[in-house]
Formats: sequence, C-alpha cells, structure tokens
Amino acid sequence: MRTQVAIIGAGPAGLLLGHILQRAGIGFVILEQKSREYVLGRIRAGVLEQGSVDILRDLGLDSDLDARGLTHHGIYLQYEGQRRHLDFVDLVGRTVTVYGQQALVRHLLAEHDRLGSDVRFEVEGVAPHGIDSGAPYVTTADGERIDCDFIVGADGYHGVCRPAIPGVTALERDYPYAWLGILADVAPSTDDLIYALHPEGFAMHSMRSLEVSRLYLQVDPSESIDEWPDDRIWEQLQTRLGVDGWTLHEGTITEKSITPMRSFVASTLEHGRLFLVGDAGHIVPPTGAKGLNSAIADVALLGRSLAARYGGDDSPLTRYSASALARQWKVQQFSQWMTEMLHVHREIADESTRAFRYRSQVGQLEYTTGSRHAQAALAEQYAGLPF
Ligand code: FAS
Ligand code: PHB
Repeated sequence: MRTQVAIIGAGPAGLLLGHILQRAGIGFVILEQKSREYVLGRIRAGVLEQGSVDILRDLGLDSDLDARGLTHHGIYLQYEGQRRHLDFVDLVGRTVTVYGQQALVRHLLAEHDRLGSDVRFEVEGVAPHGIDSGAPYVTTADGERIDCDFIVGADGYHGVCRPAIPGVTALERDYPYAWLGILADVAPSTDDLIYALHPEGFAMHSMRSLEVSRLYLQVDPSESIDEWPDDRIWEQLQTRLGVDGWTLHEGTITEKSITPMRSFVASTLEHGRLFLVGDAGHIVPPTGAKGLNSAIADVALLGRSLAARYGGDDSPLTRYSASALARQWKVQQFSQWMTEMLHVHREIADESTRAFRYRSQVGQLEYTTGSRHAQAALAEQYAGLPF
C-alpha cells in the first residue's frame, strides 16, 4: 500500500491531523494499536482553549462542540476560605470551553467514518522505517508494509515513534503529587471551574455537562485508588472546596482514577521524514489544562506545514519542531507555575520550611487575584497562547 502520510495513533492528535490532511486533499492512513472501544472509552482532558475551538470551527468539526460544549468566561482561584473569580473576557477578551476529550475523540472519529477515512484499529507491531531516507515506510506485525512520504508519531508518551529518532533526549521532572479524578452523576455546584489550595491539598471542581461533574483531589503518587472509598473522596472534596454560603452537591461516582504528574519535553519533534505531535513529544501536569490543547496546537502547525510542503513550500515544515517546542516551553512554565502555586508541598520534610512555602503560595494567590496585570497574564495563558 502507498499513501502520502502515515499517522501512528488515533488519539485526538492523530484523528485531528487526519481531518486537516483530508481538508488539504492529502492522503493518509491512521494506525491505532488499541480497539475502537478502548480509544472511545478513555476519559481525560476537559477544557479547550479558544484557539482549539477556532481550529475545530475552521474545519467544520464544531457541531457536537456547539451542542454539548460549555463556554466559560473564567475560573475561580480559592485559598484560605476565599474564592476569587478571574473574568477572562474582561481581562483578555477570550473564553474557554468545557468539552471532554472523550466527546472530542468520539466526534472526530464519527466524522472520519462519515468521510470514509482509512482509520485502522487493533493494528499490532507498527514500526516506522527509513525516516532518514526519501522513502519512509511503516510495517505492522501482520506483515503489511505502507510506503509513504511522511510518518507522524501521534502515538503518545509510550509510543514507538519518539524512540525511533536517533539520539533523541528529553528534559523532564516528576512531581511529588498526583490527581485523583472522579466523574459523578450530579449537576456541577459551580458555574466556572474552581482551583483550590487548601492545607489538606489541592482540589478542583470541573464538569463534563450540566448533569455530570468532574472533580480532582491532590493525593500522593504512591496512593492506590483502593484507599479512596467514595465517602472519603467526598469528605475531602467538601473540606478542600468548602466556603461559607456555598454547597458542594454530591452524587454517584461513576469513574475514579489516580494519574501521576510529570513534565516532559523531547529534544526534537522531527527527524528526516518523521514528525511527532502531542504527548509523543511532550507531557504537562494537567493543572493548566494544556495537554490536549498542546496536542491540538502541534497538529494545527504540522498540518499547515505539510499542506505547504505539498504546495511546493517546505520552509514551514523545516521550522515545525523549533516553532512547536518554543510554544511548548511557554506552556510548560505556565503549567508548572499553576501546579506549584496550587498544590501542598508535602515533599518538604522540614515543617517550618513547608509552612513558609505554603504561606508564600497564599501570598502568590493574593497577589495574582489582587492584580489586574497578574490576572491578565494568567488569563492570556489559560485561554491559550496564539498558535
Ligand atoms: P494520546 O495518548 O491520547 O493518543 C495516542 C494514541 O496512540 C493512543 O490511542 C495509543 O493507543 C496509540 N498508540 C500508542 N503506541 C502505538 C503504537 N505503537 N501503534 C499504534 N498506536 C499506538 N490533559 C489535560 O489537558 N487535562 C487533563 O485533565 C488531562 N488528564 C489526563 C489524564 C490521563 C490519565 C492521561 C494519560 C492524560 C491526561 N491529559 C490531560 C493529557 C491528555 O489529554 C493528552 O494530552 C492527550 O491525550 C494527547 O493526545 P495524543 O497526543 O493524541 O496522545
Ligand atoms: C477537566 O475538566 O478534566 C480538567 C479541567 C481543567 C484542568 C484539568 C482537567 O486544568
């Protein structure tokens, strides 16, 4: 078989890139190792930047987003019993949209089905070859060979494409905390997302719809979900999110899991005819809601660059990795800043040093919520830097 672009991975990055290529008249195939059901069942990100929404609109992929997405004008930062609202529209004229990654993947895939795209599931042993040559190709465990012009690694952090890059390195850090996330069948108790610093630990109130809430608790990375029965989860959410005159409504927990936190950036997102997008190239802690949006930003840039290349201009493609990484490091610093400001640093053994750090974080939150300049800087980054 021959195609123009072989995409490895049918997560949001791979599926969205397929749509961009389809729109540009560029042939592609998407090869996914897991089953369709597994891919559709993953529950992950929940917030789209304005830029991500604009891309979906430009591609005509916004019908489901308009039907079930929730436009939010800002977020709340909470500390020491105070809940302060940051109005992104007032500050920077932009909004964010709560729209679960699961819904996005479902819609992207349904549109590929409608278009008759070549998306293949349960493909084992996918391997990139010839990335240094002008004739790369992909092989699979069942002996198929797919010749192509370019290979795109949209295969996530554990994929096979990044390791195929000779000499690739990475800068990374592991955080000393994790997020316990739940989905609950209960209407959200808030209009906008709440990010709360509390002596017991970070907590966040997000949502998936007007009927389903999404909430998170800071836990230690070593903890098991078995140590967290539902009543303990709600007890901690009530403690960490509670403010006078406000009620957190509880409901049936339908999903719960613990996700460790890390920051990771590969030294390059390209080698010869191989390009990386999304989690294959970088990972951020979810505190800034940047994981999914970074993947979309990479795909928008790479899709445009590949279309330019097929149109006879290869300069954007030669700049892809440097441009995408430059944006990613800005995203990394914002995600790290939000994470360190809002989490309790139990890793600090000395009690006095830990207390000093906590009071400094309260001072940071007091300044951030009290300064229009600081609020605008947070809003500009949370609502999304330009692609
Ligand atoms: P993905 O990992 O989504 O997709 C990669 C795909 O490639 C997968 O389907 C995989 O099966 C496939 N693949 C891998 N190796 C392959 C191979 N050898 N052959 C074929 N296919 C292969 N981000 C946020 O912004 N907010 C959040 O709250 C948030 N929560 C998260 C929770 C969890 C548990 C995880 C893991 C991530 C979370 N993220 C969050 C980040 C997440 O949303 C990612 O940024 C997003 O999925 C990136 O999309 P992709 O780059 O497409 O990678
Ligand atoms: C979510 O709704 O899953 C979500 C929202 C904001 C974040 C992280 C996760 O920063």
